[in-house]
Amino acid sequence: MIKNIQRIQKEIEAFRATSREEIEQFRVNFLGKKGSIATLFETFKEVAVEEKRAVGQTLNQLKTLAQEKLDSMKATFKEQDNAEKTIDVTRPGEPTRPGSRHPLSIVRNEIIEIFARMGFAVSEGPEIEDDWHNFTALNFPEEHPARDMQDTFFISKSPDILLHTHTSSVQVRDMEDQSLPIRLVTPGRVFRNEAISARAHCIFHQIEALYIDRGVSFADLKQTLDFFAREFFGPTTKVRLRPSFFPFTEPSAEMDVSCSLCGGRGCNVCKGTGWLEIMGCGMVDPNVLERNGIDPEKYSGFALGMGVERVAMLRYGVRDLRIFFENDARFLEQFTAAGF
Ligand code: 2U9
Repeated sequence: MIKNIQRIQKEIEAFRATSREEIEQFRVNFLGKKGSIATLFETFKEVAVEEKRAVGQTLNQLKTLAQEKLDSMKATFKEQDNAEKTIDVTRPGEPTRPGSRHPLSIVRNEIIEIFARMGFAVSEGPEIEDDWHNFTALNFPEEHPARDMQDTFFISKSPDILLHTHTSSVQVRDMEDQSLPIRLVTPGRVFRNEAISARAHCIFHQIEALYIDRGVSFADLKQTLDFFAREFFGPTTKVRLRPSFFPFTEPSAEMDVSCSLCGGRGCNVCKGTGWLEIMGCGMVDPNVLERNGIDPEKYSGFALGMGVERVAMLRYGVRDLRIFFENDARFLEQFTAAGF
C-alpha cells in the first residue's frame, strides 16, 4: 500500500500539463471518483488496524498534494489567459475619424449667417403647438385644407394640439413677446402628414425670416432676396419672382434663382428651364399683423420661408432627400464646412 502511495506521489510530482485538457485528465486520473487516490481509499479498508494510522496519514497527504497541484496548474493557466487579454500599450492606436457636420446643418448655419449679416436675430420655439399659433393667428381660414388631419399631425383634438407645420408659429410667439421692430430668422423642424418620397418627407427643416417695422416695403424684400441669393449661390446669380398665394402674406411670391449647376442654360436639375424654385415670400398680411396686436396702419413687414432639404439638394446635387435622414457615414463624411 505504502509503495503504491509513493509511486503515485512521484507520478503527481512529475506531472506537467501543457493544456487545459491535460489538467482535466490529471483531475480525473488522480482525484476523480474512480481515480487512483479513490482506489487507494477503497483498499485502505483492508489495511491492518495497527498500520491504519500511519497509512491513513500518508494517504491524506497524497490527496492534499494532488489537490494543491491541480489548483496551482489551474492558476497558472488563468494567469496566462489574462496575460493574453491585457492590452499592449506600446501598439500604435486605432485612428478615430473626426466627425463632420451634417449637410443640413451646414446649409442651415450658412443661411442663418447670411441673414445675421443683415441684422436678423435667431429665434427658436416649440414644435408642439396649438391651433392659434400654427393656423388662426396666421390668417388660415377655418376650412383651410392644411388644417386637415391628412396634412397635419394632431396630438389631440378639442383643444387642437399639433406638431407645427411651419416655423411661422414660432414667429407668432415672437410677435407676442417682443417689442417692435422685429427682425428674426427661425430655423426649425416641421411636420406634415405627407407620403415620403424622393422630394418630400413628413419631417423636414425650414428657415423663415420675418421683418416688421414702420415703412417696410416690397422693395426691402426684393433687396433682401437679392442679397441672400448672391451670397448663397454666388455673385452672378439672377433672381426672379412669380406671383403666388399664402394665407399669411399679401401680395405673395415665389422666388427662383438661375440654376447654379448649369448657369441658367438648362440641365436635368432645373428641368431645362434654367431656373430653380428656392423660397416663398411676401408682405405680411395686414390681418396677421392685426391678429397679433400690431397696427397695420403704422407697421408693415415682409416674410419669407424656405425648405433646408430643398436648398441642400440643390447645393450638393442630391436627387433623393431621404439620404439626409439615413445617417449613412459614407454619405455624411463627404461634407465639410469651412468655419461652420
Ligand atoms: C409670419 C407671417 C408670415 C413665412 C413664409 C413662405 C412664404 C413659404 C414655404 C417654403 C417651402 C414653406 O418649407 S416650405 O414648404 N414657405 O413659401 N413662408 S412667407 O411667412 C410668415 C411667417 C411668419 C408671422
